[in-house]
Amino acid sequence: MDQLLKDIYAGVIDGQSALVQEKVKDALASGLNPGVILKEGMIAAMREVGRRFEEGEFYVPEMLIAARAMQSGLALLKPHLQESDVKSAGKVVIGTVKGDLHDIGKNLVAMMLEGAGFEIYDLGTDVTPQKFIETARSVDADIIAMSALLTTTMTNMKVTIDALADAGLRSSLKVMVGGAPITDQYAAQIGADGYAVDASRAVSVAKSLLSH
Ligand code: B1M
Repeated sequence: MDQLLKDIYAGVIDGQSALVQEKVKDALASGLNPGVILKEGMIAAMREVGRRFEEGEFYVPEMLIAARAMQSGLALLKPHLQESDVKSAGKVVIGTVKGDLHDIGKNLVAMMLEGAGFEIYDLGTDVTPQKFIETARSVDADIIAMSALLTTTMTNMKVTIDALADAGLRSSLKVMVGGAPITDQYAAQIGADGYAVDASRAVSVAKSLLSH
């Protein structure tokens, strides 16, 4: 692996935001592909942070500072990950479901969708079904995009889909879901229209949902 990628990987794991920013700048200046920096440097590091947490080597504070370091590097990558000169492809209301505070993956999906020309209404984390409904109504959303990282909160995707149906909105918009514990089968089982395993595939799924 390239030394700069190794430094970014280690910097995220150690939660060193300033170092991550410096190395991301160097990596971009040296011509490294932004997608490679993201996947091999930063996302791989968060996977390792998760492993250490599972093994009892890391606790919540370490996860949190690693997440901050990742977000600081992500801010620099953002303009390089997005396509430019694209027209509005549709309105997406996005959020992490109720009870869930993980937002890095959701932010990445929002960023890629925005770059692909979607209008993004980001509701943040811990989003109630009611908040999704109110925003979908007020902006006349085309897509509701929900993220969940916990097996205990993924069930709130179905709660939200059912609430959208009760509110009479289900047939006028599409619902897409994603996040580490989510699978294609789970998405189908809860009645979502689409599922994407990662942020770049979220763009093609969103486009295909609105193309027919
Ligand atoms: Co937490 N956490 N966490 N955490 N955390 C996980 C998810 C965990 C797997 C760690 C582990 O045990 N290995 C575990 C969940 C276990 C489970 O449910 N099966 C866990 C736990 C247990 C917890 C707490 C309960 C810990 C505690 O308090 N005891 C707690 C819960 C808090 C809450 O939400 N209520 C908690 C807290 C936290 C922090 C706040 C400290 C921090 C989050 C900070 C933040 O997000 N701002 C944190 C972190 C950083 C993680 C790990 C280490 C990294 C998550 C991450 O950002 N990954 C995570 C371990 C892991 O995932 N390996 C873990 C990088 C990100 C780019 O990937 O989010 O998967 P991801 O997004 C991907 C895809 O999933 C997809 O695209 C992205 C990539 O392109 N995707 C979508 C995501 N959303 C999508 C939506 C789409 C389409 C694709 O369409 C709409």
